[in-house]
Amino acid sequence: MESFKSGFVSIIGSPNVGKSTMMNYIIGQKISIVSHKAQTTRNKIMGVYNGKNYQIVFLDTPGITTPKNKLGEYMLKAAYETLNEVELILYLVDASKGIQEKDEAVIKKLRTAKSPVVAVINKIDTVSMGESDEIEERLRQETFIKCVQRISALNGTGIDNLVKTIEKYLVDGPQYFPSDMITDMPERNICAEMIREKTLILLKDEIPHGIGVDIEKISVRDDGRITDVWAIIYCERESHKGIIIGKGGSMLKKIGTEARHDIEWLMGTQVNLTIHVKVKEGWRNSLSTMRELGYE
Ligand SMILES: Nc1nc2c(ncn2[C@@H]2O[C@H](COP(=O)(O)OP(=O)(O)OP(=O)(O)O)[C@@H](O)[C@H]2O)c(=O)[nH]1
Ligand SMILES: [Mg+2]
Repeated sequence: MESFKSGFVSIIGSPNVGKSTMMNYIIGQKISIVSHKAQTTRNKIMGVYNGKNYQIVFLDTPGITTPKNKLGEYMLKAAYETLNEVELILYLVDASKGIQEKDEAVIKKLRTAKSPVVAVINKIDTVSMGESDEIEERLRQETFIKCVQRISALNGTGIDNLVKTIEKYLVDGPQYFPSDMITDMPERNICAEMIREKTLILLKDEIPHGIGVDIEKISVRDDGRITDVWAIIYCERESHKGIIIGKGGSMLKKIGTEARHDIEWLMGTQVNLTIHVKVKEGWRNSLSTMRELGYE
């Protein structure tokens, strides 16, 4: 009998380098939300990939940056706590940005990690060969980095090779999760994240960083064809609330419509989404509110 291999793989890197995009691409479904804004991911998010006789359990993590509040501290901890408990760390850098100071800080931290590290240069669709070569050269100076791979998480270049490399680090082990389970994130959290993603995409500047989404209730109607979802968007200021709602409710309507499409896909039913906006000043420094919003 052929043995079964499995392993946990943590995805680490600076904000906005494409960690969540890469995990979603490999899993083949959007589990972890993505936006053009840094600090999109706030929690450790699991995504399961099943191959022939093996299973990879990815942990997408928040981008590593200096925390500005308790939420930031929580996010950094969520990323760092994966460093010693996984079979492999994928360290992602953004080809279009190169190795910046913030990346050097991550590299410094990774030198002390117990798990092996493979470096991944992402977004190679945006640069020339020469530019990627330069980044690879810098990464190869680090002896803890086992190898360097180049990918585009947007168009899939290099992903097959990357998965083959990951396979080499799997160990004889159990199938941790049933093959139809792609994440351990509860449905209500996925719904909340989908709404938060739309606020990141549609709202400007700092506003979405102060947003937390709570799902109050999800209920499927008797005929099973419609799901009612009630959500609250928490923001930090009265002025932000006005912007989130928009003129005559136009912005909230946009957020709701776009989120509803994603939630319908998730639920496989029609969705009736009701969103309210409330102010909770300074919630990103309140441990109790953070807990209520799923950051614990
Ligand atoms: N051109 C290009 N853009 C990419 C690629 N991968 C990701 N992006 C874009 O980069 C942005 C950030 O992607 P995310 O996946 O949210 O990045 P992240 O590293 O998870 O970010 P945080 O969660 O904030 O740490 C999004 O606008 C993506 O569409 C890529 O291979 N090529
Ligand atoms: Mg992310």
